[in-house]
Amino acid sequence: MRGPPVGVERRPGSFVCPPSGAPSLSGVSQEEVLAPSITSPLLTLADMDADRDRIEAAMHDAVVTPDAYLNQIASHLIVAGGKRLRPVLAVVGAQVLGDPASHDVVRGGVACELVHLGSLYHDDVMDEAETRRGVETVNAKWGNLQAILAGDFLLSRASEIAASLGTEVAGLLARTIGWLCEGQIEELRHTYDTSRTEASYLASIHGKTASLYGTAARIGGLAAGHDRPLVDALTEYGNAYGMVFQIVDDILDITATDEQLGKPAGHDIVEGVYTLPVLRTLAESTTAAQELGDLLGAPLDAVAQDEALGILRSNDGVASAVETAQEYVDRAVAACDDFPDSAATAALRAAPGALIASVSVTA
Ligand code: GRG
Repeated sequence: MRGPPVGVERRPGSFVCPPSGAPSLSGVSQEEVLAPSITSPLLTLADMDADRDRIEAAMHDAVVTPDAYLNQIASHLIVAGGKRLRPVLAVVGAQVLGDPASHDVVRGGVACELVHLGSLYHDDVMDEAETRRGVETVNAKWGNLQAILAGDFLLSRASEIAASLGTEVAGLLARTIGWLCEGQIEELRHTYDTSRTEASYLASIHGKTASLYGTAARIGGLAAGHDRPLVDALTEYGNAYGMVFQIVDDILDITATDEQLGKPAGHDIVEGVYTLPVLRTLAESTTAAQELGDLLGAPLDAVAQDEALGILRSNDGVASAVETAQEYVDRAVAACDDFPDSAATAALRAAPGALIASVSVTA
């Protein structure tokens, strides 16, 4: 049976706006490399422009070293842009009672962003990636060894900030780095595995992506001095938001065009990473599922890649994965049930649905 046609309006990556007046360490302004649209409700809060400027300044401060060479490598991807959604989530989580986010909240969010950045440095080495955020990767520009060490340096700076916020935050950040590694290992051990289970997929994306969103929201709540039930609810929210984020990202890798993605569509199947829409399509008792299974399981040439994408785009796996993403949206929204009414709470309630709206599925 043919599934509904799937159209894409925008990917999570389009939740981007250039931080106003953000300093450039390499002569490339943020405005030149970032798309101008702002669509996440988290980014449209009244004070968010000012908060994002504070995040930006703290990010730059965090990686400064007396060594100009290391300074350049460590700040390479910061200068290149990025949405900064993890520190934004820490800030908004801190604001649910209506108070502004303190400097410690911003620094806690920045610690999470530095872990994210460090993981991207390492991920780009593993993928032999050549571009990220519209610029050359660190590994492409300086080499793998430099990329690994600079990634480690970013983790060390993240750890220093976390330690300055107390042992609970330090322990949580350390544990989260472990979760990222576990998630990535789980993905690696199932590359080109057409029998990969959904449990493996969900565990992997929880570790590699959702856990850092959960930690960012939790650190925002801890640094703001919220009570435990609120801190726990923010953690639950961040984890669910992160699951939506990654499932949507995985769907868009299949449904979006090369232009919308800024990279070739179908990258995951080429790399042997079989995500939820792929697993759902493979699980169908259809000829198409059989054909997809015959194509996957090994590296694909361009013709096979197009054929596999055609099957994935015209069957029910994508719509089924969207339904699962919607379940995590519902979980995230439910986590906000006991939050007091505030602009921050309203933005948190709306944000996961905005992610899922980036994939439009029409009958
Ligand atoms: C060294 C901490 C550490 C981990 C090693 C390599 C690895 C294990 C983990 C990588 C996990 C990974 C790449 C997860 C995907 C994360 C993700 C959703 C990236 C895209 O995030 P966006 O869209 O990117 O927020 P920007 O560029 O906007 O920051």
